[in-house]
Amino acid sequence: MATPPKRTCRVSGGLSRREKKISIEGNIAAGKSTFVRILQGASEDWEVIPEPIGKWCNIQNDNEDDIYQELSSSQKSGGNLLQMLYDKPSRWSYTFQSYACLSRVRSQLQSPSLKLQRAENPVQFYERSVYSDRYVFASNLFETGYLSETEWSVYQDWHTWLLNQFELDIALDAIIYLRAPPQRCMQRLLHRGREEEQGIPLDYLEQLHFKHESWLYHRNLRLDFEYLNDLPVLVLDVDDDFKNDRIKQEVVVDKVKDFLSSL
Ligand code: UDP
Ligand code: DCM
Ligand code: MG
Repeated sequence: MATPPKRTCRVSGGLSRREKKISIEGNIAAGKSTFVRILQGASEDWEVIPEPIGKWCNIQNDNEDDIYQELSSSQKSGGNLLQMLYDKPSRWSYTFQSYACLSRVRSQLQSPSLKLQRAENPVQFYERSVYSDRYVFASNLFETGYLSETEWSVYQDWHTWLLNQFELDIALDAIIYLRAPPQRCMQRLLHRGREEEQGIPLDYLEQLHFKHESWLYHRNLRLDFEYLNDLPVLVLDVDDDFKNDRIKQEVVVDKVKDFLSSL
């Protein structure tokens, strides 16, 4: 078992950075990307770091400014890691989880934009975190037999080490949990139609839901990073459609503002 890291200071205390970092967590297709797009447009002081999913698939992006436009190592070799993961999880889970976490750390290490540096109350919203990588996805793949004992132990070892190196830069101030029943996520997943995900069974979304619930709703998951146990969590029910409902979006943005001012 990995050794818990020692946390010497709360970065949110202003010792080493001004901006708050909030992770948006939730099951596959719960609505995280939709939600962060709404947040991005709601305040000049808010910036979003999306999940680097483009690095894991064969996604072509037309936007020249896009930070993920450069081809990833898996793409250069003609691979689509997400497809490989779902086609043969026993072979590709370890590779996928290593690369998912590495590319996430790299994208989250980018400095806040100039606009954010000048903002009065700057906030960076991350779409997921290195903690869901480990405590939801990798942990579930281990428990269901797709990561071997050795792979899981190697993963935990480098994950703890990596986070200790970069903790001051990527540690969270809070989490927003987008909570939706697995059936609703399945409906949205099918509606989104990402090709690699079309064979995902409801059972898999139920396993991931259970992990999220235990971590962020019941808060009884054992975590090796102690500060996470006291981290404020805002739970938002996203079972009902919010994408096409302006009033709901305003209500939810107000809830986020109240939450941020309580931190
Ligand atoms: N979606 C929807 N209504 C909502 C939220 C999301 O129809 O209130 C759709 C969204 O357009 C997309 C799918 O559900 O087709 C999954 O959403 P998203 O990609 O935001 O989910 P994520 O996987 O990022 O959590
Ligand atoms: N994913 C995964 N392991 C992670 C992070 C993500 O298997 N550590 C997968 C789940 C989804 C996709 O990547 O198929 C992320 O997309 P979404 O935004 O829909 O959750
Ligand atoms: Mg998304």
